[in-house]
Amino acid sequence: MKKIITMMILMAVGVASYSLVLFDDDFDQSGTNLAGWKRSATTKVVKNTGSYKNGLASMKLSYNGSVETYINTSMFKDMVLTFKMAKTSLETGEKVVCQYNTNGTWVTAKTLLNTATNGTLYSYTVNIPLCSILKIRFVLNGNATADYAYIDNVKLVGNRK
Ligand SMILES: [Ca+2]
Ligand SMILES: [Ca+2]
Repeated sequence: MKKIITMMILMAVGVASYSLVLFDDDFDQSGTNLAGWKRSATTKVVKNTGSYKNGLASMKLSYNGSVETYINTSMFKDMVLTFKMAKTSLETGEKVVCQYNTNGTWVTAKTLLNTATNGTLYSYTVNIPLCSILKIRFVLNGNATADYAYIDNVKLVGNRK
């Protein structure tokens, strides 16, 4: 009996930890064009090799910049989105948000407020509901060109349905 229970636990753990990478961008690849991301303005969303990154680079938003991508998720379930966000120079009321859209409506998943530590890359995890197309966007609600947000390690994993 003990053996059977142990086997069942091992099987359960095996199934739970089995996941496929549907999307993974650490922004470290060569080039400067942020392939796969639709930017609100090329001047407001750039690849950043300066401060506030993991590895070689991150994505940097300024002022009221926003950036969006989409992923075909029709074959997957148990989806989990992870990413990192940092900010500098934001004042009261200014923030960085991550939103997702599975059915035509944008949902705010995570918010990084101006009161957080400047330049710290905070890690976030979001469970994503079943959908056919997942849209993800990052929005900086700043009011000046010297307001900045930094995004890195955007990754979506899931299990095949
Ligand atoms: Ca990176
Ligand atoms: Ca500001």
